[in-house]
Formats: sequence, structure tokens, C-alpha cells
Amino acid sequence: MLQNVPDFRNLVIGLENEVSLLDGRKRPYVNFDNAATTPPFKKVLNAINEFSGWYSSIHRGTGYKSLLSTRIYNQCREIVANFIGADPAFYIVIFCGNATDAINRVCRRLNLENDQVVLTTIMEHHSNQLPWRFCGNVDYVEINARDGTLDLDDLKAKLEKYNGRVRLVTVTGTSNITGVINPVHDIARMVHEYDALFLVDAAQLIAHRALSMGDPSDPGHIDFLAFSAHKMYAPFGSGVLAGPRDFFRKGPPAVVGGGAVELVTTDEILWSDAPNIEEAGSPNFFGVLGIAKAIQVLQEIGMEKVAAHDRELTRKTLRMLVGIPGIRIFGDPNPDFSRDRSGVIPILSEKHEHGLLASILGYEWGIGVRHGCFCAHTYLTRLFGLTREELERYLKQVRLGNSADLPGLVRISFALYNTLEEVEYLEYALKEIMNNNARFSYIQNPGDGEYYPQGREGMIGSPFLL
Ligand code: ALA
Repeated sequence: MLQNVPDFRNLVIGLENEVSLLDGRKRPYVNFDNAATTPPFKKVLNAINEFSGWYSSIHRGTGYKSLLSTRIYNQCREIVANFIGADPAFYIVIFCGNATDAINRVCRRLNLENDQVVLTTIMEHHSNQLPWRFCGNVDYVEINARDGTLDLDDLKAKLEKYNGRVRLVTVTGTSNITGVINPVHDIARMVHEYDALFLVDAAQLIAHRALSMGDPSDPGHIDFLAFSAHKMYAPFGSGVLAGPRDFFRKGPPAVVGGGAVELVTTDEILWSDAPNIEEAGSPNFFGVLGIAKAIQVLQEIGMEKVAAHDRELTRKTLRMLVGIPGIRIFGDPNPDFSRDRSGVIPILSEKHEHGLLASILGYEWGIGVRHGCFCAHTYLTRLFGLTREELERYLKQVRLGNSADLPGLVRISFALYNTLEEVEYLEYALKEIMNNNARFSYIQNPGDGEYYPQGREGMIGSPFLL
């Protein structure tokens, strides 16, 4: 049984909005691109709206509105800490821009010594790979190409290989391409055996499964957690970095400015303790309020219920996709998955290039998906088994300004408001596309690799004008 979906749908803004199709019809938009970003909860918007009349300076004023704003801002921190099981005696919650910003902050503070190493993985999206490349030595834990899971034997081998030199290991909570969920607490135990720190990029996981940082005295605890609000129904430019208070005590932060200091002379800076040292400048109050309110909504529903809905929709979609000739599922196609996975399903059509299928779904059916490599190029490369020669060829092609026909997948990704009826509509659309092809002609633009309807480039009408 699917969970109480009508109630979930009432929580989110804009689900009844109709979009224009190429044939002139309009229909309610089906958003299966939630791994990229999610629409806001109505309660998040209401809280932002209601508090706007009370908003004033945080930390700096003694007037009523300043005191109230500061109190609410600090309460938001407590709500986040409670949601992620971060014991305030050990951990501090820092508000920042998004998961990317959070990871960059840890990276900048690590101050790796010459022989120290960071282990990230092949399955990460770029935000949890690229920052480490600019931080010092980095190596990549491999995946099992068969099902896209992380190769824990390779992690163990690399911890052994760099024994005593691994400063930090980082993994994603769940893959943004295959929905593989990593056993983060088991990984933490392995990592802590080697005295390394452990960071979980929870950008894709936080809105779909309960997650706790754990007891800091237990080897299964997480040292750092990073996530973005825009993937959890509060897209207002904020994110969270949680980590040990002590880690932020030494040295200057990545972003330097007012609010991060106690006293400044021309010769000296006395830094504040965390969180202030990491929150220079006026905080993004409404972004932070959005995260806290979104968390309250998720807690009201209960993360178990959120997860059950996600699993059930994923099972039913896999069952549906397996029955469509010409559609191939990447990663684990088994609808009765025994190992938990999140609601992210990558597919390919035997008849259509990934960008073409995504455009047909969007322009002709009003179904939003993402296609391509999903900012996780190394993972996709392994899943496709691309050779070095093939990669060199693609690099050369892109350097010449041609992004046409690059490898990629079409991704279906769920949020809690998606329904079985929407999945059935996708099934109908995919069957029509596989049997009768597109109803319109499309041309690929080599500049961005996207397919546009011939003679109808750009938006079909706009319901919103600036
Ligand atoms: N936010 C990126 C995605 O869509 C990484 O998965």
C-alpha cells in the first residue's frame, strides 16, 4: 500500500500547475527530477512569509525584533541538531550555502600534511570529489560495476595501503544516479579503526531516510555531515555542515569577515568559537528558517513513513520499467530489492539517445526528468565500462566545443509527493514513445548536447513574466 499520498501532496506548493505541451495541450506537470532539487513545502513558505514582518539583524541588535530573530535563528540550529542526532556537547551545526559549500569548508580546514591522504569514492557527485583534489593527495574507492555498490574490500585495501596516512574518508549517503545507499555506520567503523575522520555527503539522503550522526564515543559515528536545503523542500540557498566543535577551533575559516571574531586589532584577530567562526557575514536567516521548518514537516510525517513511500514507489516503478521492451535499467533492476535503495532510477532506451528521450518526455508529455552524467562523471564512466581511449575521445570532442552524443542516462527521481498515478502515466508515455516514437522532430544542439523541438526552440509559452 502506498502511504497517505494525498496528504503528502497537500504539503507541497504548485503541484496543480499545468504546463504547456508541444501539441498545444496543457497538463499537470509530473516532476520526477527531485534528486536535482525539490519544490518548497507550503509550511516553509508560510513561515518565511509570517516571519518577514519580524525579521531584523541576527546576533547584533538589542531591539525586540533583533532579539526575536536571533532566538529563532538559534532554535533552528537546535532543530537541525536534533534531526541529525548531533549531540551538542560534541558536535556543532554550522549553517552555510549548501552541501558543496559545507564540503569545501572541511576541505579548507583539513590542512593536510604532505604525505596525508583523503579517500573519496568513484560514486560521488562532483561536490564530494573535486574539492578534495585541491586539498592534497586524494585517492578513489572503487565500485562494483555490476550493481553500482561501493567496493568495501577496496576501501579496506586503501585504508591498509595508506595505513597511518589517511586523514579523512568521505562517501555519499546515497548515489544520485543509482539510488545505492551506503552503509555509513559500518563504513565509519572501518574508517575509525584507522584513526581517520569520516564525512558523509547526505545531500541525496537527508530528505528520504532517517540518519543519525551517532554517539561520538561509538566507532560507528559520523564525524561530518553535509547537506543542502534545496533537496529537502526548502530551496532558499542554505545548507548544513555538522562536525566536531573542536575541529573548527584552529586557524582561520574558509570565509573571513564580520561575526566570526571576538576582537580585532591591526595586528591580531581573536576568532570566535564555532558556529560563529564559520558563519561570517549576515546569516541567510530565511534559508535557515526554511531548513528548520522543512525538518519539522518531515518529523510530523515521520521519516519511517517517508522512507516507506519512497521504497514502495521505487518498487512499483522498477516492476513497471522491467515490463517495457527496449527500456534498460541501470544499477540494480530488481523490484524486490533486499538491500535498501533510494527512489532514484536510471534508465536508457534502445531507440533513443538519453537527451532525446528526456526531451520527448518533457516537451510532449509534461514529465520532468534529468539526463546526462548528473555531475558524477567517474561513476557513470565505470557503470558504462568506458575505456581510457573512449574517455580521451570524449575529452577531445568537448574541448572542441561539441557536447553532442556524450554518454549518459535518463534519471527518474522521487520525492514524497509523487504518486502511483504519476508512475502509471510515465509507463503509458514510455510505451507510446517506444512503440510510436516521438510525435515531433528534434534537433540536437552540439553546444549543450540538448535536443530541442525543430522550429520551436526555447520555452513553449511562459506562465510567469518578470
Ligand atoms: N544535484 C545534482 C543532481 O541532480 C548533483 O544529482
